[in-house]
Amino acid sequence: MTSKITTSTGWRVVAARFELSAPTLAACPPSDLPEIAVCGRSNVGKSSLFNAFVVQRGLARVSRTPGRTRLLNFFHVTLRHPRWGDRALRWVDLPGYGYAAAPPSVRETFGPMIEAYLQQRASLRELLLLIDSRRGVTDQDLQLIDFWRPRGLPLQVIATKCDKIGKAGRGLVARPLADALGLSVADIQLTSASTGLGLGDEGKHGGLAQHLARLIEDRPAPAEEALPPAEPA
Ligand SMILES: Nc1nc2c(ncn2[C@@H]2O[C@H](COP(=O)(O)OP(=O)(O)OP(=O)(O)O)[C@@H](O)[C@H]2O)c(=O)[nH]1
Ligand SMILES: [Mg+2]
Repeated sequence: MTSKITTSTGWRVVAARFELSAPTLAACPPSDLPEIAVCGRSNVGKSSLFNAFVVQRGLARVSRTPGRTRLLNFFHVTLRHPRWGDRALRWVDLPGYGYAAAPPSVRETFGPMIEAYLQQRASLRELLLLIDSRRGVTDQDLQLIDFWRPRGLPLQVIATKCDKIGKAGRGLVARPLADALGLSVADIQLTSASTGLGLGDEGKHGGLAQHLARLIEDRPAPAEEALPPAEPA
């Protein structure tokens, strides 16, 4: 899967590399860079979106068997703007949820590792919640949002696989998602890992690259001391 974004006059990814996979909060890299956590049900397109975003096929593994990865996968990403220079961030690919047969509670679904990470990770700036544009919102998406809200950090919703619904249908994607999630249409970013839709710095409101660059600029990282001490994950 490749992105068609090769040039940009705005923000774009100029470097990306895998850092490490962490089985616990304690095993995460130091909280020294702004961090974006990426979550969504299994098979929603998390790894594909990342590969297309950084224009590196295969950097994150696209799964044939859903739900295999139970680790926090850290990637170091550098964004560049011709005028504003470079900005570094960490992209964290969280394990997908929703592949289990029984509908479990949040605790059972996400597990203590993800809970601890989302509640305590000091450098976390935003949660990117991916939702398949053809499937819509699941109960577990809603549970995750409820779990995330008390943290008081932003949530950005990404509608994935928009290439599969055609141009005419795309105009109808954001409204039902926004209504189901209690958000405004502007909070929903339409994307496709296949075509690169919504990933760069293009369009009236900009794509993901511009969104993340702005996020990094606007919100200084919270001090480690401001958070409760990390419990073993
Ligand atoms: N047409 C199309 N297919 C996509 C797109 N994004 C992902 N896919 C396909 O959807 C399937 C799942 O993609 P992944 O990126 O592995 O999904 P994931 O969310 O990382 O899955 P887990 O790691 O199991 O949670 C793969 O077969 C991808 O090729 C997209 O934008 N368009
Ligand atoms: Mg994946």
